[in-house]
Amino acid sequence: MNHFFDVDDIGSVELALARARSIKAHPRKGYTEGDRTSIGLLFFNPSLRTRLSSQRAAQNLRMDVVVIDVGSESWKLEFSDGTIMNGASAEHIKEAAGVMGAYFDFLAIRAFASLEDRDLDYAEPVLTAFMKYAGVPIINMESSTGHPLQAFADLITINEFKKTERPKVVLSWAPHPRALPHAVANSFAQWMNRASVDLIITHPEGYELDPKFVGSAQVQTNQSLAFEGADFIYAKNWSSYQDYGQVLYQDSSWMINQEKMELTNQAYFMHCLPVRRNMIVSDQVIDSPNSLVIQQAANRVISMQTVLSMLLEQKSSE
Ligand code: AN0
Ligand code: CP
Repeated sequence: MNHFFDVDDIGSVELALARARSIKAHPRKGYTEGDRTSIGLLFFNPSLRTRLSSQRAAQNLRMDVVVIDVGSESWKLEFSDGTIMNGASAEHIKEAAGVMGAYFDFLAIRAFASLEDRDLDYAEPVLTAFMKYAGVPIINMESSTGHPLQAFADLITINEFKKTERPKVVLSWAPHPRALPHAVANSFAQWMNRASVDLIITHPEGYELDPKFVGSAQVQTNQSLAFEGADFIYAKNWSSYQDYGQVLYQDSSWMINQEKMELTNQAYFMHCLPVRRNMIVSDQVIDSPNSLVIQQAANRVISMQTVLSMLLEQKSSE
C-alpha cells in the first residue's frame, strides 16, 4: 500500500478485518514498528473523532504525531497550476506539500468537498496534489468523495455485532438542515460492496449517489420497505449528487424513529457522528441499547491503527 486513499488500497478486506481484530485484542501491546517514525495530521475542516482517534492510533504504535489545522492556522493554499498568485492564496500546494513531506514520514489529510463544482470535487484536487507533491504516503481522513477510515471502522463494528453470516444492511438517507458531502455514504457503500452483507440504499428521489459507489447495492426509494427485516440501519444525510450540493428535501418523515426501527429485525442503529438529534434520529433510537454510535467511534482508533501498521510494514520492507 503506497497511500491509503480508498478501499482499493487495503487489498483484501477480509485480511484487513483479521488484522483489525488482532489489534483490537491488544491495542497497546508494546508495538515497536512506529518507533522513530512521524505523522502529520492536516485538517482543512473541523473534526472531533478523526482528530483524536488518529492521534491515539499513532501513539499506540509509538509514532510521533503532530496536528495542524491547515484551514485556519496556516497560509491559504493555491491548488491550480500556472496561476498568477495575486489573490488570497499566499502559498502553492507544490511547496507546502513538499515542505510537510520533508518533516514527516506520513501525512494524513482531511479536506471536504466544496459542494460547488462536482467535477472539481470528484477529481479530488487536494488529496491528489498531496499524493503528487509530498513524496510520502498520504492517508485519507475524509476527502471530497470518501471517508475510508470511517467505513472501515463501520465494517469492523458490523462484524462484531452481526448475528447472521450475511446481514441485511440498510444505508438510509435522513434529513439535515445543511448541505453535507457524499463522502461517508460513498465509502460506506463502497466498503459494504466488498463485504459479506446485503446492502440496500434508501433515499428520496433526487438523492441518488454516484453509481460508481453504489455498485451492486439495491436502491429503494420507499424507506419503510427498505427497513423490513434489516439487521443494521446506517443513517446519514447527504446533499444531492445530480443537483450538485443542493438540499432538495427536508421532510422529517425520513427521520429514523422507533416506529421505523420496529419494521426491522431488531436492527442496530449506526451513524458516523456528529449527529443532529431529532433531525436524523430520534432520542429514543440513539439512546436505545441497539445504538452502536459509540462503538463505531471507538473503532476509529482500530481502523486507523490497522492502516498505519500496514503502512509501517511497507515502509520497513523498503
Ligand atoms: C461531515 C460529513 O457529512 O461529511 C463529517 C462526517 C464525519 N459532517 C458534517 O459536516 C456534519
Ligand atoms: N466521524 C467522524 O469522522 O467524525 P469527526 O468529523 O468528528 O472527525
